Amino acid sequence: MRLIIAVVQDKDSIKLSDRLVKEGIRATKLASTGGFLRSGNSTFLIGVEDEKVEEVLDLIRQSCRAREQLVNPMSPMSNQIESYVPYPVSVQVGGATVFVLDVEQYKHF
Ligand code: 2BA
Repeated sequence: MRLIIAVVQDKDSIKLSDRLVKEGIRATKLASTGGFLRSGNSTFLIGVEDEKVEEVLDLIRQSCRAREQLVNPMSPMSNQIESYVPYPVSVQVGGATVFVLDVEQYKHF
């Protein structure tokens, strides 16, 4: 079994939830916050059998799209004070950031 962790933009999360429910794939959606933009996003925990991983990755790919987003002035680009930017900078966010992990045990009591 695998655990798929997918960080997606809030704008895509309803579409992805709907697709997962429609396909009978169980998932948990957590409200999360991006460390860089510090704006809300959604993190899905999706536990699936190995042979379903590609199907779920396809659903995520189809449901989430990349968007340009402005970084607020004075957002830290790193820990270095010299790299603070005094003007809005456009960054591309998403479609989705996905991790696929091996699951040692799965219990459902
Ligand atoms: P944020 O951390 O808010 O990042 C939003 C977008 O800002 C990123 O889009 C990327 O384009 C840009 N960005 C992030 N860190 C940057 C940096 N140090 N310098 C320049 N630009 C930077 P995505 O890469 O699509 O990431 C979207 C969200 O996915 C992230 O929101 C974060 O919540 C999550 N994420 C991305 N990579 C991750 C990782 N390795 N581990 C955990 N979460 C991750």
